[in-house]
Amino acid sequence: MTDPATNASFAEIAGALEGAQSILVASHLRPDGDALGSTTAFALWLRSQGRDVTAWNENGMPEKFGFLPENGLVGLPEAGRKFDALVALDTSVKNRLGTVLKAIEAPAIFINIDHHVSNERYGTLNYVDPASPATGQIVFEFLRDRGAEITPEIAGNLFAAISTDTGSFQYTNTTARTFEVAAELVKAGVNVGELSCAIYDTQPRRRFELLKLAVNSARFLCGGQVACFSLKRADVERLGLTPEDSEGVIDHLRAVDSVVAAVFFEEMEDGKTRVSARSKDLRVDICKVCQLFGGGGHPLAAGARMAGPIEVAEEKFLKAVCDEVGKCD
Ligand SMILES: [Mn+2]
Repeated sequence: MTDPATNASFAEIAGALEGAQSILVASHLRPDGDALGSTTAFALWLRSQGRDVTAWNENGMPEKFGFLPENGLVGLPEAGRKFDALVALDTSVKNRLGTVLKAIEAPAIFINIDHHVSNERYGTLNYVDPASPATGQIVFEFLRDRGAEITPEIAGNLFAAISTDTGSFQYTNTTARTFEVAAELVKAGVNVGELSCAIYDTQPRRRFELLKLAVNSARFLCGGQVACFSLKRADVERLGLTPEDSEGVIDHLRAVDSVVAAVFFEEMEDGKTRVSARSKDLRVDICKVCQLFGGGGHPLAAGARMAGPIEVAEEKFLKAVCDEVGKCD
């Protein structure tokens, strides 16, 4: 076991996986495009290496990601299975693997590949690169390093992972390298127009209804620098929303010129409040604010889960955000 504070090399990770026959690949609950794209791409590569691969997510493969090539690979956790190795992707805290972790005994080889700055380095081998805009980009570098063939299916998954985590190549974390990687993926067979249409222009009508609600009930604080929107349980039920429907709604608040930080509160079934927060100014570290409430993420995109009722959570969190924004004035 290497020092958890140091990144293992790609060769060490590949070496450890060579000694494992049955391998489980997993990512965080309420998965996004990066989590599922990275999981599927990594599982496809392991399968091409002749491994017995299983890919799980607590939420399986949500309907909205049905466009990912080979998406049938990702299933729901099953109890009673045993694996020689577990590869966790895009997951900053071990517990975010959710029921995946509960279904199995911790395997001897636990590989943690991620780009969250708040990653807790819980693996026996860790590779955490906060400078990378997506775990999908790290997986690409890994595959390149191993001389792997980037099949059109792997390329499609990695392109979707990178595109979604960079806000379609717009966020600050997008670098020259990101475009180089994207170019490689296009050369490997990605149809950019088709894939982007599937990601961004194929939303269910109920998501539009959610947007209408958000636009009508958004609030602005701190002289318009902070915007927030709260989603109540009653509206989730009335609109028939699924957990992934609310992804990205916050970007519409963030897009207002005066807004520096945007916050989305969602009342959960268990009475807790899910907080999703964005900043568009590196001086406002939204991850720091989320960490005050036991959450984490990236400096410009982070989240937390707070005790309810939602009104109390809102007040506490918004006060902390306004304090953080106020420091930059
Ligand atoms: Mn990610």
